[in-house]
This record gives sequence, structure tokens and C-alpha cells, in this order.
Amino acid sequence: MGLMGNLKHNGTITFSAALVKSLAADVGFTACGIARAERLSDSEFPLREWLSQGMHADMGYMQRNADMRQDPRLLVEGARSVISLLVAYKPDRRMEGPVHIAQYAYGTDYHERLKQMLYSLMQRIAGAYEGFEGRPFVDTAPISDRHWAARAGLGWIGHNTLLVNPQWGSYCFIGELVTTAEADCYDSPSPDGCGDCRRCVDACPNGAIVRMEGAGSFQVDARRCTSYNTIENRNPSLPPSLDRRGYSFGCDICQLACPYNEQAPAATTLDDERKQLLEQLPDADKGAFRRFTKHSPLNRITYEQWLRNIGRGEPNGGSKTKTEE
Ligand code: B12
Ligand code: SF4
Ligand code: SF4
Repeated sequence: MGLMGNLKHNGTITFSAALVKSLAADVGFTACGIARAERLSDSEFPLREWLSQGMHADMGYMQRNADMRQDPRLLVEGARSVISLLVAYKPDRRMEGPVHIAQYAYGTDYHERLKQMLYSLMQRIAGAYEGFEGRPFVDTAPISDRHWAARAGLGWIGHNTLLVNPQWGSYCFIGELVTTAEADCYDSPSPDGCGDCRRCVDACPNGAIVRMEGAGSFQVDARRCTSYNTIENRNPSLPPSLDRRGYSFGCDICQLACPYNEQAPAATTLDDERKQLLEQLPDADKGAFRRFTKHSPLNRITYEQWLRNIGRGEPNGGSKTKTEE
């Protein structure tokens, strides 16, 4: 019998938000907030508008399950609460050299790490509340991680469309537990902290952050975005007009411009060994590339995409290189 198994009313478990937050801190999450599971309004999440303008490029998975993406109760039957969780990742230093990798990819794959942490949290909550049911998600499920973090008071959606936490900036991974249980207290959304600032919008070398007609909010047009093109785009060559500023996997430019990120404390350490490996990656053969990227976000791309991205000296990445033949 769980410690607080008696807090079950009409078949619904009510959990203490304070207890869950303290368990989340024990597991190592940077922040935790709780929102009611409801449908996101079209104005809050105009996904269909984004899709209809083709801004998802060829990310077909964004078109699937659009209803679910808007309402977590369609993803988890009987869902009542979304427990949103952040893990901050700002590294203490950046890699050097002409080939840049986005900072989120310096460490081990956040999908693996957060999933483990989410399972561990779920076990602890279930230890306190017998019958507690929930499902953990990070990044890949049809649920908008950012919106739930914003609703759960963990920050606001910045003009670069990322969740900005007032303390940790946007250098945070987001995961959530969607549960059928009720919280004894829910968080309120945080106030907007961007105001008139447009630094990220102006910093994007590709003009990829656009104000979407009708929605009023900013959107990323993936077709123009370096992050999309270096990770998700599987074509043999990259758009010739893409200005990547040296990025070969992801892009940090609209985050580096943000004052909240500038002032955020470092949350991870880039040790010398890792830094050297990252810097030597452009010289890696297929075997070495696969070995090194096994538990890294870089595992999302093929070696051929990597060769295209690093270009081997060709501007914007040549479609074929000697190494590929
Ligand atoms: C598809 C996707 C991408 C695509 C498209 C990006 C995009 N902006 O949509 C690409 C490949 C380009 C991408 C890139 C990156 N991504 Co990405 N991506 C996703 C994914 C899978 C879905 C995002 C989505 O739903 N897009 C659809 C559009 C319609 O939604 P939206 O942009 O959120 O748009 C809404 C808001 O902007 C809102 N809005 C704007 N302003 C305001 C203001 C207010 C007040 C309100 C209420 C709403 C609002 O209006 C829009 C419509 O509702 C999520 C994981 C997930 N399942 O949620 C990760 C995710 C967003 N990505 C993440 C990361 C880390 C990145 C990169 C930083 C990686 C990198 N360094 O290269 C870049 C950042 C580029 C950028 N500026 O967005 C993290 C972001 C963490 C954070 N702090 O927000 C996520 C949450 C993954 C995770 N679980 O940690 N990504
Ligand atoms: S990730 Fe890079 S290319 Fe994409 S919107 Fe941000 S600055 Fe622009
Ligand atoms: S750079 Fe300015 S506008 Fe962009 S997310 Fe940061 S505070 Fe908001």
C-alpha cells in the first residue's frame, strides 16, 4: 500500500503537488510544474495554420495526430494532469573550431536520459500513491512539450518559439508525465518575458522566425531553419541559400542572442575528452562516427547526412564526396 494511497476519491487519485515537485528534484529535474490536461486553443497552438503554410517542410510526423497534439486527453485516456519537467543543459563552455554542433548535442541523448528520469519519478510517485498511472513523454510523442511547460508555469514561449525559463533560459530539455491523477494544486502560466525584444528574430541569418499571419505569434519556418536542414532534411544537398554560420548539426544562433541565456548559469560540463571527440568528429570515418554518436542526439542523422553537412570544404555541403563513394 502506498504511503498516501488513502487520498483516492471516487476512483481518482489526488496527489500533493508539493510532494511530486520534491520527488522530481530528488530525481534530478531542474524544475517541475503541473497543469490541468485540457485542449489547447487554436489561438494558443495554431498548429493547423503552421502546417497549412508548409512550415513543417517534410516532417510528415507533425501532420499526423494533429488532434492529439492539441489535446493530451486523446493521447492518454482519462488524463487529468500534465506534470511538466525541465532539465537544464547550458554547457560551461562551447566547442571550438570551424564545425559547430548545437549545444544540446554535446552530451548524451536527452531522450534516453529524460525517459529514465521520468520512469524513476513515476516509480517514486507510485510508491507514494498506489494505483498512480501516467505515461512519460519526451520530444517524440504527439504532444507539444513547450506548451505544457508554459502552462505549468515553467516559463513562457519566446519569440524564437522556445520555452524560456526566467532562470535557465531556453537551454532546457522538456519532458512530461501525463496522468489520470488530479493535483491538489495547479500552477498558473508564467507571464511573458520577451516584451518588445526581437534579438532572436533579428539574429537568425535565414529569416526563419516569422510572424505568422492570423496567429500573431512567431513561428519557425522549418524550410529556412539550419536546425531542420542539418537534422531532419534527408535530401542529398542542402538549400544553396541556407546561411549556416558553420553549424553542421542543429543551430544555436537564436538562443545565443537571448539575454536570458546569457545570464543563465552553466548546468553541464563539457569535459576535455568529449570536447576533443566533438572537435575531431569531422575527420571520423563511418565506424568511428557511429560509435561516437550511439548515445548522442547525433544518432538521429545518417553518416551521409553528416558528410553532406560538413561539406568537406564545399559550400553548404556537397551532395557527394569521395568518402561516400
Ligand atoms: C518539430 C520540432 C522542431 C522543428 C520545428 C521547430 C519549431 N519551432 O516548431 C525543428 C527541426 C526546426 C526544431 C529545431 C529545434 N528544436 Co525542436 N522540436 C520540435 C518538436 C518535435 C515539435 C515542435 C512543434 O510542435 N512545432 C509546431 C509549431 C506549430 O508549434 P510551435 O513552434 O510551438 O508554435 C507555437 C508557439 O510558438 C506559439 N507561440 C509563439 N509565441 C507565443 C506567445 C504566447 C504568449 C503563446 C501562448 C504562444 C506563442 O504559437 C505557435 C502556435 O501555437 C518539439 C518536441 C515536442 N514534441 O514538442 C521539439 C523541441 C521544441 N525542440 C527543441 C530543441 C532543443 C530544438 C533546437 C533548439 C535544437 C537546436 N539547437 O538545433 C532547435 C530550435 C529551433 C527553434 N528556434 O525552434 C526542444 C525545445 C526546448 C525548449 N526550451 O523549448 C523541444 C521541446 C524538444 C524537447 N522535448 O526538449 N525542432
Ligand atoms: S535555429 Fe538557427 S536557423 Fe533556425 S530559427 Fe534559430 S537562428 Fe534561425
Ligand atoms: S531574444 Fe528576446 S525575444 Fe527572443 S526569446 Fe530571448 S527575450 Fe524573447
